[in-house]
Amino acid sequence: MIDLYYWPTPNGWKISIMLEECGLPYKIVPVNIGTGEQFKPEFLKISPNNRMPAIVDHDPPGGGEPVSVFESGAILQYLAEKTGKFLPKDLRGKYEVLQWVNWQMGGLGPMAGQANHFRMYAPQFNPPEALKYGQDRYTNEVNRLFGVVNKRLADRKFVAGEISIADFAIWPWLVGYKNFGQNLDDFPHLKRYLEETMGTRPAVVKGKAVGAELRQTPGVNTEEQRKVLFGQTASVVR
Ligand SMILES: N[C@@H](CCC(=O)N[C@@H](CS)C(=O)NCC(=O)O)C(=O)O
Repeated sequence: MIDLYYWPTPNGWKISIMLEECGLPYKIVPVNIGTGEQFKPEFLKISPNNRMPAIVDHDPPGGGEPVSVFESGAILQYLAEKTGKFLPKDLRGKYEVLQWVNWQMGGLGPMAGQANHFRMYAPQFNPPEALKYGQDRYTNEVNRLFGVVNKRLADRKFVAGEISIADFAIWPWLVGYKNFGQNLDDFPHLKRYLEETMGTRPAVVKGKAVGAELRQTPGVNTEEQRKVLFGQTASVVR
């Protein structure tokens, strides 16, 4: 059994989708990031960066002690190696996929995250131009990255060969395109991939729905949540 430390966000969906696609049994351990559960000492032992997702595999390949993994890209790769699915074994195929996983981890995810922050959460600045600078910088960068995916998908169904962990990493970060200030009409191949190729796969639909009800939990979208999530520093130990 795999414990999935989880909250329903794009980084969380990557793993619930992968687990559904692989048909692996798993148990959700909710980590309410709005109320600060990511700072609990027992969670920090698994995920020292105080971020979800993380997994604990109680039945690791080769046996032995449970294996814990944090960082969604590493978790996807671990699950692919455990199951032999969604990551080619040959060198060329493997790195075709891993370069796109890393592209998502280092580019699309962080940039879309910042676009979302500046567009949806940032307080009003005085002067207002200060906010616009941040919004434009990240909106433009997401626009560029969406263009990269769109071009990539012009003559192929999935990002890297057959469906792979690269698709499970990238797709969740396309879903919130409106909040990132993007218009799908500008990206027809990406739109097809988002809504049809990936968006109609039963395991993707099921994985994305996991824990949707947790968003109704008190403490979400409140001033208290803003205090927990924004303004963390090395010296702020909660
Ligand atoms: N690079 C990390 C990012 C994980 C991440 O940012 N998780 C967010 C939710 S999507 C989180 O746990 N936030 C808690 C916080 O900001 O305190 C990964 O891909 O696993």
